[in-house]
Amino acid sequence: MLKSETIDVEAVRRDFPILKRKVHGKRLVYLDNAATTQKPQSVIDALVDYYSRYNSNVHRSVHTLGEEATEAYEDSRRKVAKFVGAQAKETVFVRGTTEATNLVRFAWGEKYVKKGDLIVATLMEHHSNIVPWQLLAKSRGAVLKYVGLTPDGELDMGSLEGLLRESPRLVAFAHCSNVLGTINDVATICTKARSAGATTIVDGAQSVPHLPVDLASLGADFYAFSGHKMLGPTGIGVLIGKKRLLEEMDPFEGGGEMIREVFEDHSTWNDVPHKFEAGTVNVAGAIGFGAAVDYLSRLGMDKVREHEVRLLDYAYDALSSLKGFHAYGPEDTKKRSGLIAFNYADVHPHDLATILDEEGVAIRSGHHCAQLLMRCLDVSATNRASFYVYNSYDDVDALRHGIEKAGAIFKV
Ligand code: C6P
Repeated sequence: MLKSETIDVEAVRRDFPILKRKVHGKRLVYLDNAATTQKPQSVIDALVDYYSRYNSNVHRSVHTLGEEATEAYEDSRRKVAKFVGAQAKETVFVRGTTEATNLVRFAWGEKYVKKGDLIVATLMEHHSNIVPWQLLAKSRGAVLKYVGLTPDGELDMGSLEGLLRESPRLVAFAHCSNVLGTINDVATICTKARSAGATTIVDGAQSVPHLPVDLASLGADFYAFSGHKMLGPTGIGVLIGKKRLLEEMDPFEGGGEMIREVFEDHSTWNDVPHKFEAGTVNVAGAIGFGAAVDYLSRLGMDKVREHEVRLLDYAYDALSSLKGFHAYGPEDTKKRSGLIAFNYADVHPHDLATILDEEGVAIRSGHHCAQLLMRCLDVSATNRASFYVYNSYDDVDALRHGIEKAGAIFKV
């Protein structure tokens, strides 16, 4: 197996028990990491340890198990915040990126967006950074407009600037596209949006797992990401918000632990971030998320990024010579995250993904929850291979081999 010089892939692979399994008798080649990543043993152990040694609710009970669980939960919050250069007090645990955007929609949007206000999103967004704003625009009587794209799959800055001249209330955009891979210049966009008087929400679902991210230097008002896309468990993610904003916002959900005092006719709220964490939280998920962040920190995010750029370069070399292969997004691998969305001649993406599955190769096919983008690309679906820390050049070779097999079947 060829090694990337940045990460010892063979050693990393030994940490992931699922990579030992076979699919249709073939070695599992998992290239669907943008959908969700596999879990290292240390994350699995953290979950088992919590449930088998100190399972308890948090922030409620003074007994030993309750104290230990609370300490582990809050320790994970500190780790996740530190991982992206944020403060623990600004870091709200949620179910994932989707819940984070919906939290902002309800707790910030319903309070601050007024009739006739402009909300700006972009045509490369995942549905979870579009649909909440459609719902908000409908409920508040606001208007939603989209930043267009360049032919190379980057944000059209002229289109953004035109919309900023209309003084939007909110600008919502992804740090990295889950289809094009495009890495957007968050710091510049946030500076421009702030000068136009807008609040910003950045979808970091596809950036934090793959790039070093320092929120202190990016200037976003809200930033969201999901644990399961970065080696952590499902059902846990974070919304990081400027403390002043989080304090001014209304609560998202009402229930236990988000209150300070409850009276018959009203209640007062707990401090942030607890004001946004109503009811029994996902304790195990948060603890597993902390273990995932530990794992990535040990590898080093600079190395993770370098590893993915090498895989991307290798994949472009290996795949672009295939007759009928067409990739989407910026050509410069420095401008994109570790995934390639592509079409292959007239082979339908679901057919290609099925043939690849027979070879043990898992990719995603479909619209990738980005139907506005699919319309821009003038396709109904694409294939997408997305890389992570345990992928090797051998995995790319297996992908190429599977595509060639499909080519032979469909006579490409
Ligand atoms: N994209 C994909 O295969 P959740 O489901 O809440 O953890 O993440 C939603 C989400 C938000 N933004 C971006 C850019 C994303 O890529 C995703 C999830 C997966 O592309 C599943 S649709």
